[in-house]
Amino acid sequence: MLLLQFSTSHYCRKARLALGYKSISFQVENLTPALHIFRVKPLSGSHTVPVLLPQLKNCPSVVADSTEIIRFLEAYRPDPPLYFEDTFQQKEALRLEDYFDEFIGTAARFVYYQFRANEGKQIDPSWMSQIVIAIVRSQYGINADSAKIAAAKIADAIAMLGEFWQDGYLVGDRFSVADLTAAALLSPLGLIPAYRRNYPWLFERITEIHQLCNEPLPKNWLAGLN
Ligand SMILES: N[C@@H](CCC(=O)N[C@@H](CS)C(=O)NCC(=O)O)C(=O)O
Repeated sequence: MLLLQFSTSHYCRKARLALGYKSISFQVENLTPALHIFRVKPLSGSHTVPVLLPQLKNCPSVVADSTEIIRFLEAYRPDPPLYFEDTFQQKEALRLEDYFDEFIGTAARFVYYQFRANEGKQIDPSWMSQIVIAIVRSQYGINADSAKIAAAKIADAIAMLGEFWQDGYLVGDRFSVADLTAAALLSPLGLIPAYRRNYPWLFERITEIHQLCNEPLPKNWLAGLN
Protein backbone atom coordinates (compact mmCIF):
# COMPACT_ATOMS: atom_id res chain seq x y z
CA MET A 1 0.00 0.00 0.00
CA LEU A 2 1.16 3.55 -0.70
CA LEU A 3 0.12 6.50 1.45
CA LEU A 4 0.25 9.90 -0.19
CA GLN A 5 0.85 12.36 2.61
CA PHE A 6 2.39 15.47 4.07
CA SER A 7 4.92 14.19 6.59
CA THR A 8 3.77 16.73 9.19
CA SER A 9 -0.01 16.41 8.74
CA HIS A 10 -1.90 15.11 11.76
CA TYR A 11 -4.65 13.66 9.52
CA CYS A 12 -1.94 11.64 7.73
CA ARG A 13 -0.67 10.60 11.17
CA LYS A 14 -4.17 9.28 11.88
CA ALA A 15 -3.97 7.05 8.78
CA ARG A 16 -0.45 5.87 9.70
CA LEU A 17 -1.53 5.01 13.25
CA ALA A 18 -4.33 2.84 11.83
CA LEU A 19 -1.99 1.10 9.38
CA GLY A 20 0.53 0.51 12.17
CA TYR A 21 -2.09 -0.73 14.63
CA LYS A 22 -3.16 -3.33 12.10
CA SER A 23 0.46 -4.21 11.25
CA ILE A 24 -0.10 -3.47 7.57
CA SER A 25 3.12 -2.71 5.73
CA PHE A 26 2.99 0.43 3.65
CA GLN A 27 5.18 3.01 1.99
CA VAL A 28 4.76 6.74 2.05
CA GLU A 29 5.08 9.31 -0.70
CA ASN A 30 5.72 12.72 0.83
CA LEU A 31 4.13 15.52 -1.13
CA THR A 32 4.94 19.22 -1.08
CA PRO A 33 2.08 21.44 0.11
CA ALA A 34 0.49 23.40 -2.77
CA LEU A 35 2.19 21.20 -5.42
CA HIS A 36 0.41 18.16 -3.94
CA ILE A 37 -2.73 19.12 -5.78
CA PHE A 38 -1.27 17.91 -9.11
CA ARG A 39 -0.73 14.42 -7.68
CA VAL A 40 -3.85 14.14 -5.53
CA LYS A 41 -6.67 15.82 -7.45
CA PRO A 42 -6.57 13.53 -10.52
CA LEU A 43 -6.73 10.51 -8.20
CA SER A 44 -9.38 11.49 -5.66
CA GLY A 45 -11.04 14.59 -7.11
CA SER A 46 -10.23 16.31 -3.82
CA HIS A 47 -7.31 18.43 -2.64
CA THR A 48 -6.54 16.88 0.73
CA VAL A 49 -4.19 14.22 2.02
CA PRO A 50 -4.05 11.48 3.22
CA VAL A 51 -4.84 9.42 0.15
CA LEU A 52 -4.21 5.67 0.25
CA LEU A 53 -3.44 3.65 -2.87
CA PRO A 54 -3.98 0.01 -1.74
CA GLN A 55 -2.27 -1.42 -4.88
CA LEU A 56 -3.98 -4.77 -4.30
CA LYS A 57 -6.28 -7.00 -6.31
CA ASN A 58 -9.99 -6.72 -5.45
CA CYS A 59 -9.45 -3.47 -3.57
CA PRO A 60 -10.35 0.07 -4.62
CA SER A 61 -7.45 1.79 -6.37
CA VAL A 62 -7.84 5.02 -4.37
CA VAL A 63 -9.15 5.65 -0.85
CA ALA A 64 -9.18 9.32 0.14
CA ASP A 65 -9.84 10.89 3.56
CA SER A 66 -8.58 9.50 6.86
CA THR A 67 -12.05 8.32 7.93
CA GLU A 68 -12.56 6.41 4.68
CA ILE A 69 -9.05 4.97 4.94
CA ILE A 70 -9.84 3.54 8.39
CA ARG A 71 -13.19 2.20 7.13
CA PHE A 72 -11.32 0.49 4.28
CA LEU A 73 -8.57 -0.89 6.57
CA GLU A 74 -11.15 -2.23 9.00
CA ALA A 75 -12.79 -4.22 6.19
CA TYR A 76 -9.43 -5.27 4.74
CA ARG A 77 -7.97 -6.42 8.07
CA PRO A 78 -10.61 -6.60 10.82
CA ASP A 79 -8.15 -7.77 13.50
CA PRO A 80 -7.16 -6.07 15.69
CA PRO A 81 -10.39 -4.08 15.50
CA LEU A 82 -10.77 -0.31 15.64
CA TYR A 83 -14.55 -0.58 15.36
CA PHE A 84 -17.10 -2.24 17.65
CA GLU A 85 -19.63 -4.96 16.95
CA ASP A 86 -22.03 -3.45 19.46
CA THR A 87 -24.18 -0.94 17.54
CA PHE A 88 -24.34 1.63 20.31
CA GLN A 89 -20.59 1.59 20.95
CA GLN A 90 -19.86 1.73 17.22
CA LYS A 91 -22.15 4.74 16.77
CA GLU A 92 -20.44 6.50 19.67
CA ALA A 93 -16.94 5.70 18.34
CA LEU A 94 -17.81 7.11 14.90
CA ARG A 95 -19.44 10.17 16.49
CA LEU A 96 -16.24 10.88 18.42
CA GLU A 97 -14.08 10.26 15.36
CA ASP A 98 -16.17 12.83 13.50
CA TYR A 99 -16.03 15.32 16.39
CA PHE A 100 -12.22 15.12 16.53
CA ASP A 101 -11.94 15.28 12.71
CA GLU A 102 -14.24 18.21 12.20
CA PHE A 103 -13.65 20.34 15.29
CA ILE A 104 -10.49 19.37 17.13
CA GLY A 105 -8.12 18.51 14.27
CA THR A 106 -8.90 21.84 12.66
CA ALA A 107 -8.61 23.70 15.99
CA ALA A 108 -5.25 22.02 16.72
CA ARG A 109 -4.01 23.22 13.33
CA PHE A 110 -4.89 26.83 14.25
CA VAL A 111 -3.20 26.69 17.66
CA TYR A 112 -0.15 24.87 16.31
CA TYR A 113 0.55 27.16 13.35
CA GLN A 114 -0.05 30.26 15.46
CA PHE A 115 2.57 28.93 17.88
CA ARG A 116 5.02 27.99 15.10
CA ALA A 117 4.81 31.47 13.61
CA ASN A 118 5.50 33.15 16.96
CA GLU A 119 7.00 31.65 20.15
CA GLY A 120 7.76 28.38 18.34
CA LYS A 121 9.60 29.94 15.40
CA GLN A 122 13.00 28.65 16.55
CA ILE A 123 11.83 25.02 16.31
CA ASP A 124 12.64 25.21 12.59
CA PRO A 125 13.66 28.68 11.42
CA SER A 126 14.57 27.42 7.90
CA TRP A 127 13.01 29.41 5.06
CA MET A 128 11.30 26.26 3.72
CA SER A 129 9.52 25.67 7.02
CA GLN A 130 8.60 29.33 7.37
CA ILE A 131 7.13 29.36 3.85
CA VAL A 132 4.98 26.30 4.62
CA ILE A 133 3.79 27.93 7.87
CA ALA A 134 2.93 31.15 6.01
CA ILE A 135 0.99 29.23 3.30
CA VAL A 136 -1.01 27.26 5.88
CA ARG A 137 -1.80 30.39 7.93
CA SER A 138 -3.03 32.23 4.88
CA GLN A 139 -4.99 29.24 3.49
CA TYR A 140 -6.93 28.70 6.73
CA GLY A 141 -7.08 32.31 8.02
CA ILE A 142 -4.96 31.60 11.10
CA ASN A 143 -4.24 34.62 13.30
CA ALA A 144 -4.24 35.51 17.01
CA ASP A 145 -8.04 35.84 17.17
CA SER A 146 -8.92 32.66 15.27
CA ALA A 147 -6.28 30.73 17.25
CA LYS A 148 -7.86 31.90 20.51
CA ILE A 149 -11.28 30.56 19.48
CA ALA A 150 -9.60 27.29 18.47
CA ALA A 151 -7.82 27.06 21.85
CA ALA A 152 -11.21 27.23 23.63
CA LYS A 153 -12.49 24.27 21.55
CA ILE A 154 -9.36 22.32 22.43
CA ALA A 155 -9.81 23.08 26.13
CA ASP A 156 -13.31 21.52 25.93
CA ALA A 157 -11.94 18.42 24.20
CA ILE A 158 -9.13 18.02 26.76
CA ALA A 159 -11.64 18.35 29.62
CA MET A 160 -13.69 15.55 28.06
CA LEU A 161 -10.61 13.38 27.53
CA GLY A 162 -9.63 14.01 31.15
CA GLU A 163 -12.75 12.12 32.22
CA PHE A 164 -12.07 9.10 30.03
CA TRP A 165 -8.35 8.87 29.36
CA GLN A 166 -6.87 9.12 32.86
CA ASP A 167 -7.68 5.45 33.38
CA GLY A 168 -9.72 4.14 30.48
CA TYR A 169 -10.85 4.53 26.88
CA LEU A 170 -13.21 6.87 25.10
CA VAL A 171 -15.67 4.11 24.24
CA GLY A 172 -16.18 0.77 26.03
CA ASP A 173 -13.26 -0.96 27.67
CA ARG A 174 -10.80 -1.12 24.80
CA PHE A 175 -8.83 0.96 22.31
CA SER A 176 -10.79 2.10 19.25
CA VAL A 177 -10.92 4.51 16.34
CA ALA A 178 -12.04 7.21 18.81
CA ASP A 179 -8.84 7.00 20.91
CA LEU A 180 -6.67 6.73 17.80
CA THR A 181 -8.22 9.82 16.22
CA ALA A 182 -7.92 11.90 19.41
CA ALA A 183 -4.24 10.93 19.78
CA ALA A 184 -3.38 11.75 16.17
CA LEU A 185 -5.23 15.03 15.98
CA LEU A 186 -4.03 16.40 19.32
CA SER A 187 -0.42 15.31 18.79
CA PRO A 188 0.74 18.66 17.30
CA LEU A 189 0.07 20.26 20.71
CA GLY A 190 2.95 18.21 22.12
CA LEU A 191 5.37 20.77 20.71
CA ILE A 192 3.79 23.56 22.72
CA PRO A 193 5.33 23.89 26.22
CA ALA A 194 2.17 25.29 27.88
CA TYR A 195 0.15 22.21 26.87
CA ARG A 196 2.96 19.86 27.93
CA ARG A 197 3.13 21.52 31.34
CA ASN A 198 -0.62 21.67 31.94
CA TYR A 199 -1.62 18.22 30.66
CA PRO A 200 1.23 15.72 31.20
CA TRP A 201 -1.28 12.82 31.36
CA LEU A 202 -2.55 13.73 27.86
CA PHE A 203 0.89 13.42 26.29
CA GLU A 204 1.66 10.23 28.20
CA ARG A 205 -1.47 8.73 26.69
CA ILE A 206 -0.67 10.00 23.20
CA THR A 207 2.81 8.47 23.57
CA GLU A 208 1.34 5.10 24.64
CA ILE A 209 -1.00 5.10 21.64
CA HIS A 210 1.91 5.79 19.28
CA GLN A 211 3.78 2.84 20.81
CA LEU A 212 0.72 0.63 20.44
CA CYS A 213 0.50 1.61 16.77
CA ASN A 214 4.25 1.38 16.06
CA GLU A 215 4.39 4.99 14.93
CA PRO A 216 7.18 7.39 15.91
CA LEU A 217 6.16 10.52 17.78
CA PRO A 218 6.14 13.79 15.82
CA LYS A 219 9.55 15.26 15.02
CA ASN A 220 10.70 17.82 17.60
CA TRP A 221 8.10 16.59 20.09
CA LEU A 222 10.62 16.90 22.92
CA ALA A 223 10.95 20.61 22.15
CA GLY A 224 7.62 21.00 23.92
CA LEU A 225 9.23 19.95 27.21
CA ASN A 226 11.61 22.92 27.22
N1 LIG B 1 -11.20 15.31 6.45
C1 LIG B 1 -9.87 15.12 5.89
C2 LIG B 1 -9.01 16.29 6.29
C3 LIG B 1 -7.61 16.18 5.74
C4 LIG B 1 -6.88 17.51 5.73
O1 LIG B 1 -7.38 18.55 6.18
N2 LIG B 1 -5.66 17.47 5.19
C5 LIG B 1 -4.85 18.67 5.06
C6 LIG B 1 -3.47 18.41 5.66
S1 LIG B 1 -3.56 18.33 7.41
C7 LIG B 1 -4.64 18.96 3.59
O2 LIG B 1 -4.55 18.08 2.77
N3 LIG B 1 -4.53 20.25 3.25
C8 LIG B 1 -4.22 20.68 1.93
C9 LIG B 1 -5.38 21.33 1.24
O3 LIG B 1 -6.45 21.46 1.84
O4 LIG B 1 -5.19 21.71 0.06
C10 LIG B 1 -9.30 13.78 6.38
O5 LIG B 1 -9.70 13.34 7.47
O6 LIG B 1 -8.52 13.16 5.66
